[in-house]
Amino acid sequence: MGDAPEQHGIETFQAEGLSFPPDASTAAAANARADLYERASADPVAFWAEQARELLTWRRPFTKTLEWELPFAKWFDDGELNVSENCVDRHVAAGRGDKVAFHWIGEPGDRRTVTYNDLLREVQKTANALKALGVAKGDRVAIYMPMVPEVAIAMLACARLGAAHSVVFSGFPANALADRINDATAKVLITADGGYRKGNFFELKPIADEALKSSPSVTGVLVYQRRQPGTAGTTAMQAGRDHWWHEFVPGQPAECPADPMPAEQLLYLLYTSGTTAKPKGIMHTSAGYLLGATFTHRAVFDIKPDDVYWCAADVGWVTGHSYIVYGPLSNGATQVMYEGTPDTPAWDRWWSIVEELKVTILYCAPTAIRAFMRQGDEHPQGHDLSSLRLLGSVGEPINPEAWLWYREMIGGNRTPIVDTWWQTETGSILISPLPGVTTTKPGSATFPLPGVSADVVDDSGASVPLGSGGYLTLTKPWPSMLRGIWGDPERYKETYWSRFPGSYFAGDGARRDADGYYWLLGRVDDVMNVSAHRISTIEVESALVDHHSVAEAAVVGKSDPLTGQAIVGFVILKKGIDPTPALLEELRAHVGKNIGAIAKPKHLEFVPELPKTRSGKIMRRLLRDIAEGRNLGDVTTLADSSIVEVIRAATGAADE
Ligand code: 7RM
Repeated sequence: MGDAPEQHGIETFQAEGLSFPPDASTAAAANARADLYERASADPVAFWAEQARELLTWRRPFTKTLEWELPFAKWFDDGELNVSENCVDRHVAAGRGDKVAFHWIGEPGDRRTVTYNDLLREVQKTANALKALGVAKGDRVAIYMPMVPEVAIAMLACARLGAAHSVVFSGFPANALADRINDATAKVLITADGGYRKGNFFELKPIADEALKSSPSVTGVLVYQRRQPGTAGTTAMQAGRDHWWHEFVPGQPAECPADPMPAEQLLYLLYTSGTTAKPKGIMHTSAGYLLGATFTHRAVFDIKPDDVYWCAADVGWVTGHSYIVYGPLSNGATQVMYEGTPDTPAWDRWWSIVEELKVTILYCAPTAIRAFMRQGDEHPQGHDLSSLRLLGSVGEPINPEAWLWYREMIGGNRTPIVDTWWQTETGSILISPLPGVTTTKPGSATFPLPGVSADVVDDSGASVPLGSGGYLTLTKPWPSMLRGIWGDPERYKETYWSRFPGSYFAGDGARRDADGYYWLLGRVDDVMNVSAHRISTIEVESALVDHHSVAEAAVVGKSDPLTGQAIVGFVILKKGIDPTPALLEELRAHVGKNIGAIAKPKHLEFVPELPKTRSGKIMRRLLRDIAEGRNLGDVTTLADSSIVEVIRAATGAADE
């Protein structure tokens, strides 16, 4: 990275002034205790063994906790359990079958309540339906569905049989679905006719059909009917291959035993898109993954029997896997699942759901929080949000401005905020505050969780002193870590374990402040190099969003003959603010004043939107292409492909 004579760390100018100690009532009742840190660091492997015995239901106890042949880990290898039994049966067996698992709300306003009894019945029937379609232990099943309870039922049905699922995000096009099905050689596809989003019904089955033309491994398709009765439209079904869920599943035998599975049985593949390279099938196995999801969901979200927990992620993202399906269901939680978008029919949709269902814990992405800030305070202010007691953030660094707004407007200046850092590859949250224990600082994910060993290192792999930045690494194996990349162990070693031998390199930059707090700085590929100063995008973006007129901002480095790279910023203004040239100058000056002249953007543009993935991450690669006037690379994972044209038009960039 850079060959400046003098090595600069990844600089940061982030304000560190504010801090929020745990409040007394949260602390008094918290699931997590401060002594977890010492207990875990004294002997992390023993700590995880203890948690695994306490939190999971085993069919055959393990005697070996960890086998570690760098970089290949086996956790609890001689133990056996069934993941679906842990998520469903054990709660029913304990007398909690009538407890609500999901309060589901469709975007058009239809509602369903799904209890743990319902889950047990439906998971067994669905597992038998999969068996009837030829699915057996060790097979792969692709899932391409909207946000309906059946998506969780489908995943648990696979887990019950020891078949691995591969959930493909419902916004992806046919070629992306086909690539993922083919890489995994999935035998069955579970899909739907479509779903509701932004007030419209979007068709899924025709896209699935298109994908299946080039996916010969799929011999059976199960199709959930979401189209509301009495509405127009039909769905083509291919005789012999396609089966309606409502015709095929209900008649299946009621019982499907939860057979014990090896701890290291493949639970799922989840594909992460490299930029242009072939997507990587991240492998997660059963017991270690379930432990990570269960432990963190309990400790970080402080889940209690009466909580109404809402993770607003899509199930096609790892956040939906770990914090809608496996973690919360393993903990027997009551959840909210909402099908649609936050702006439909109006920007107060989420807040009306919180008020109605008395949601106590909300987990969402900074991009959603910034979108709410932009729409105005009247939307949350029009609702009673006093049931909320804990708020979470995930997916990107959260700028302090958004953190403070979240706490004040949504959390009533009362709720703790957990900024949770993790990845598809880590399986569960690794860096986060523990509510009731950790003093938080807005914008910092604080500390590695108990049992997690992280470090921030320089180019040579040496740990950097407190107060400086570098590369985030994980120095010891953890139970929910990825087990590899499907079909490509070499790529697994090369991608994650070669940059700093002996450590996992996450791809993110981070800084530790004088108190040892971790400040995540985004992907190191996004770090800008201005006159040999490495500046992370989040710092400049935070400084821009700190200005009262700015709703959201993204910055990238553009090649510059004088300074190596120059900072180019794309700014979305709050509602009602005029995009004047004078304001551009004011914003540049604001950044200069707040974080230093070196970080002052050379050029700023007002734009109506930013290119994002469906999980809300800004696609800076595309902004770099736009800034450099290049052709755009792969746009498959873009949430809304029309946005690029809108931005190009706004910036006057050449339209190829
Ligand atoms: C959960 C998830 C992973 C990447 C990761 C980071 C970024 C996620 C935070 C964050 C700063 C956070 N999985 N990231 N959470 N950056 N603070 N709290 O997002 O595989 O889709 O993405 O997301 O760059 O490497 S993911």
